[in-house]
Amino acid sequence: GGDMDGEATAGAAVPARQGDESSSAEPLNRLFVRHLMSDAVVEPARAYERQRFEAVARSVRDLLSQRWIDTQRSYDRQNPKRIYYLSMEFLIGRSLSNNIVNMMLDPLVARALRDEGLDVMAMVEQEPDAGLGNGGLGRLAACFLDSMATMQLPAMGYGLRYEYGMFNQSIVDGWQRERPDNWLRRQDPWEISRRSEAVEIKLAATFEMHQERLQVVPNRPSVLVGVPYDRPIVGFGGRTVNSLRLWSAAAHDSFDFQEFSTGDFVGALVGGISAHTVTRVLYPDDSTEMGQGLRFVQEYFLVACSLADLVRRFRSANDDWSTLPDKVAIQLNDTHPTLAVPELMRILLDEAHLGWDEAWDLTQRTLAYTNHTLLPEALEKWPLHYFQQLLPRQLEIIYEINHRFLSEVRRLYPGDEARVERVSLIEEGAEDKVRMANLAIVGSHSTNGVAAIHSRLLRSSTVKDLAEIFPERFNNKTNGVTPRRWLTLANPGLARTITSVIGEGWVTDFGQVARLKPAADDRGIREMVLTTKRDAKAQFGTWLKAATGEVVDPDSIFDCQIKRIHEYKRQMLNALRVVILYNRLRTGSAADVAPRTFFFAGKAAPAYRLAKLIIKFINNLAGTIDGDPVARGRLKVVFLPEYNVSLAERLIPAADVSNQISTAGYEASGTSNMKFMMNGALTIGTRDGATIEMAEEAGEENFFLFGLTAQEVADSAGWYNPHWHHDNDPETRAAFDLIAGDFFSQNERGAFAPLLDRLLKDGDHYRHLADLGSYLEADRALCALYADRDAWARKAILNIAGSGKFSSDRTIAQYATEIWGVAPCPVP
Ligand code: T68
Repeated sequence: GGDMDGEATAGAAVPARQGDESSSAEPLNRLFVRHLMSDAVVEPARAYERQRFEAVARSVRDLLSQRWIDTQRSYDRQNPKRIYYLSMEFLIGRSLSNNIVNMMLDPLVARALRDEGLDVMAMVEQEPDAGLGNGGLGRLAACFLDSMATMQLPAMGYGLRYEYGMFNQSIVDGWQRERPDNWLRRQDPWEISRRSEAVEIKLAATFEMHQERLQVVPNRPSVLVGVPYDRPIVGFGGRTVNSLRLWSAAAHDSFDFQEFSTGDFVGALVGGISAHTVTRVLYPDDSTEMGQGLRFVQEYFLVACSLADLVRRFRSANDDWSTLPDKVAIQLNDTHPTLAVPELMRILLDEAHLGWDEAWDLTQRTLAYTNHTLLPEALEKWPLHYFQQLLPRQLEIIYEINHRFLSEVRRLYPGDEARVERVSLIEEGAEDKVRMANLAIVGSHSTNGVAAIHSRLLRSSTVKDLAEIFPERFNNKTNGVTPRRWLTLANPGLARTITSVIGEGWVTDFGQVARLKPAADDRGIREMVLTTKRDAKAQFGTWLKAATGEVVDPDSIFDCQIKRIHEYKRQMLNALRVVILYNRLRTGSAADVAPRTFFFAGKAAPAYRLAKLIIKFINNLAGTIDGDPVARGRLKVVFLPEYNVSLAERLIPAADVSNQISTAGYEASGTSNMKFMMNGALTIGTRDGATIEMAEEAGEENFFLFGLTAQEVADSAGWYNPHWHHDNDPETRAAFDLIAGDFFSQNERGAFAPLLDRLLKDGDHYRHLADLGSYLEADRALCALYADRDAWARKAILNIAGSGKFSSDRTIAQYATEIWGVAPCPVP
């Protein structure tokens, strides 16, 4: 495993680290002081922490800006084929520490700040997370940008500059509370606005926001302005600095200024006019249904701005439209940017004046689509009337695409009208809708899933008919994560340990971690890995106490499940496990077991009531256990509020156990599973998503797999009955009795009845009870192993050594050669 096939591999030769013993820390010191003096106009000794953060960030930006300019100029000169990654989400997190690591400035910065008597950590903490994403899909986009820059690929990310990112979560009486994430309250030091490159977006109607709903004023054409804000994406080694271009919506002079002439001058300025509200806020719905007008406008805005921008760039260097697919590869991150299909057609037909056949050929060869989910409720379908009112020309184009496509289907399958109905781009019903996944597949040359099992299920069930028509378009690209952020930055202790054994080549050639395998047999290295983990746990405990007051025992097993709260991810299965373990303590039936701390973290979509009730249940469970002397020192549950990238960076290095327990067939890939693995946690999980490939790489004997397979889940409709498990397994029944008897809700009688109903009366769609028994068995084996510290360390090392495949560098190398046909373009 972990092979880096293809030509686009991360640079093997890493430039020398800057600021090693010999070089001087002077320049950074000087920059820092100069920024404090001239930007903040403050004496360095009197500067606030936030001002110091801004001065350091600006200094680091100074050090990368020349390289940023050089990179862009070199692309303009060499005119290579470029990659454009279109995504509604980029879950970036913090940038200061990441840019320092990737510029290899860490020793320089550490020394400069030490000389000034400053605390690096405190300064880093001043930066708010750029939380422009919901979860895995958005974080994947951010990891891909890191890999593309590190591998010197001529790439650019396109997204939206939401004024408010993913909401901030707090817990009040156990319930989730959402607060707006005003991350741009203070000037962001990384973004550069480029008003001179603004683009104009035309809509066939005007719209206004009324009571948070989009209201369309038909037949009154309007113009939106997209203003680009660029953020530097520093490749490791600092040779290539690519751009992430985020669009911000502004009103054009012509936008609804009608209202001025009607006399409502003030109203027009503060009320209805809503151009700038287009990029106000990220929709916080992950894998749940959602279909609001403003989201539709956001999606079109991203597509229209990005295509106008990249076509302009293409035209300035190429005069022949037919070379578009030789110069441009556009990757659609899920169906969210699928309007790129009709929009690119519109540009080629109406602006380039090409004929249909040529425009269609160029569109398909330029676009490629990545699918991230099989959940039917998460597959986008937009009502036809949105198109009719806002994008009538694009709808006309979609109708023509559909007409030609269905004629072809009828030719291939004469008389099979049921099939025609299934593959049609239009779903007919009470309300006609456009099926965005079908549009993406028909309008592109590549459709990929994000793990082997997911890609298989996509072809064999979700879009089976389309896969039969276009078998050559379907492929798999198993996800990966960047080892720079998730090891070098997040876990410097383990990174040093790994480097001491195999050297530092792994940072850009992660397959090299396979060379750690023999280290599993080395007692000294096993000791070192255990000590590193113990240190990370103690460090997390110190942070947790300072941040929340919560005290945890770093010698207990740190057992973690951190991800969005969703029924298919089965946080309730984990909670039932904890209830049963706790009940064993209460009834005295537990043998002496290792003390354990269960960490949960994750946000629920604000409208997803059951997910919010799951959070409430976990918090009540934590409270009850905390109050029970029998559990003291043996069992503890912690729900960590405000899960975000920065919290993941703190917790993952400290984890002993990673829970990846989705109902098999439902988690497309998972990516935190990979981060835990490379940080030396052991996985307890189902055979789902990329966890299957992880176990393959590390050896199943080093994993704790349990539960139904995807095939068994799919076949279970005939035989599965949650009542059977409830009635026949005494521990399951006892757990239900405790919950139903309000043991965890003494002052909130009946609070958890909807959860129990879902698990019993309503048929337990996600098969919790089918897997509970085998989960507990795997859990028992895992605890037994933990008691043997040396055997545990062996498996932890074999897991790290087996994680080489799960670097996003490997994933991106495969996209580059198999989908994009793009080669590295080193900056001289
Ligand atoms: C995730 N999807 C998959 N969606 O659930 C996960 N959806 O298995 C996979 O590892 C990851 O993508 C990367 O491929 C999401 O994160 C969303 O966030 C989302 C957001 C809006 C609408 C629908």
